[in-house]
Amino acid sequence: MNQPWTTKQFEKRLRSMAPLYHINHPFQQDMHRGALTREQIQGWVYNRFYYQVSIPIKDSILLSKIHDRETRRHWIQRIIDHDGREGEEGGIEAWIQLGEATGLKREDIVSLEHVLPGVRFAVDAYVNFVRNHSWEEAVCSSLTELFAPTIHKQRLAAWPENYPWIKAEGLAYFQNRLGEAHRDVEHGLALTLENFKTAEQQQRALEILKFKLDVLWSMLDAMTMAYVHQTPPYFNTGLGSDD
Ligand code: AHQ
Repeated sequence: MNQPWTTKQFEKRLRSMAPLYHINHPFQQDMHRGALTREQIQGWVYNRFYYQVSIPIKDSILLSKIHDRETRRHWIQRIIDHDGREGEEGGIEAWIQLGEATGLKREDIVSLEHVLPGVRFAVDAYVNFVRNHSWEEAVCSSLTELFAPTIHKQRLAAWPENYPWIKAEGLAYFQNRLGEAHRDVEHGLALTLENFKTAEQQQRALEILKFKLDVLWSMLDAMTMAYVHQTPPYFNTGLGSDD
């Protein structure tokens, strides 16, 4: 029976997966260096909207599995961060404003008509993972946000210079996420370090984090095929979507 890692070692192993984060995906790297066209940025905003609206669904499913009131009181904040409430519009509305700042129409964004099959499959795989697993494993799957603050900081720093045509108020989403991601991940990491005790459980936690890293990476793969290589699904059949 192998020895479990200490809490410090376990956290280090989780954080050591940072290189697999989608900040290193070529699409994201092109975005960061200002190499994406208006259409490619718009395609990303259309598709990531499906991820954003799926987060509160995922968190509501997760919440329904948590029997500890204190933990629920913490977790419910994630739903409010996205759906908003009286007086604060929330992240989904902020994402629509990001889309409008890139020149998209609200109705087109919320229609989900432009969401690529590969993005839909990856996002649905994440929601279904949470639906079909324990709340502890579902919490662990949110830990890609260990690496999120850097990517939000990157966008806030680079977009105004690289994409001056995007109205500055559109970046509010990234600004808000910076603080929210820090708070979310502190709670999610504490729960994971506490709940994954044995060597086998700790190994399982790394597998779960890898699954979620795969979700994020695969979303950008689908967008790269469609918007960088101009080869969206069925592009060569004459029967593809109207995109
Ligand atoms: O905007 C993001 C967000 O609200 C969340 C929730 C969290 C989760 O529960 O899995 N993950 C996440 C992420 C958001 N933005 C992504 C980005 O690149 O803008 C990063 C993503 C994540 O790291 O999982």
